[in-house]
Amino acid sequence: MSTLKFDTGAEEHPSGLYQHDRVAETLPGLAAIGTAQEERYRGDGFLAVADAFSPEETAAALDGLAHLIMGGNPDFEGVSFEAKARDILETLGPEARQDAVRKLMHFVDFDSRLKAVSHHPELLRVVKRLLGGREPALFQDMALLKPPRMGREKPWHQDHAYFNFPIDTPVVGVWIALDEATLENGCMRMLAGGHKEGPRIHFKKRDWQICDTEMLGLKAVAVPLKPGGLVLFDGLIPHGTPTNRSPNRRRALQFHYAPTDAVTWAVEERLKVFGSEGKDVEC
Ligand SMILES: O=C(O)CCC(=O)C(=O)O
Repeated sequence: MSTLKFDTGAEEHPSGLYQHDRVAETLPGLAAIGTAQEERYRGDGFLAVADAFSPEETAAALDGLAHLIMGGNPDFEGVSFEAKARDILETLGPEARQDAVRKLMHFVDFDSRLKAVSHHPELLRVVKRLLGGREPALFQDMALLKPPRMGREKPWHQDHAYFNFPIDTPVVGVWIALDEATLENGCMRMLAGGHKEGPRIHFKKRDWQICDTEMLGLKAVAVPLKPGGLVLFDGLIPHGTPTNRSPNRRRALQFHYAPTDAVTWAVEERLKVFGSEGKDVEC
């Protein structure tokens, strides 16, 4: 048990932090993405798509995740559990253990079913288009499981604040619903157009995040999705998800792509842009 990894926080978020005044419309499949939809992505900072993956592809991805969680590939060590599960984990059987997992990371090379999703030709076609025609390289793969009744919040943040790429490097995130993602179980909330305001300062609070006071009172767009639906989003769009207080699972995959020829930054350069040090700001 000594090698098990746990998430660090279990603190609750302020109520009212994830208000929305609109629910995102979904496009009917990835094939629907052309010039007009790309323009919408540039304006809003995200695009929601229904039926991007078939029920068979979605079921295969879920099988792949279950296989890795249950230790099916002994070389894979990328599972982290919810902090709230620390005291009960040893009492849980293999199936119940799935509902204590917060995330898996760096798994695509450990399961071909999951790799098939990240390298799906139609998805890569669209990602390339959103990267301005540059060839996409997958540089991060995660599965975010938000288990029933304990799945922790992901506070408001910009993904670019986590990545060591110069600020003008295009980054496309793809978040894929494997269960139905609803308002109650923690579907994505996006601050539409917020990517155009550039980088925001991040603080180490409940996570590496935008200060709650900056987001409280703002109205987001909620992005509920059926299984197999996805949302494509700009690396600079502020987004987050509330706690899952529902009895339902909310399992999702998240992939990030940058151009294959992107150069990287040192961590210090990233922190100069996204960190608070030396900026006379507090949270
Ligand atoms: O799946 C979630 O709850 C949020 C994931 C997310 O925004 C992230 O990890 O960047």
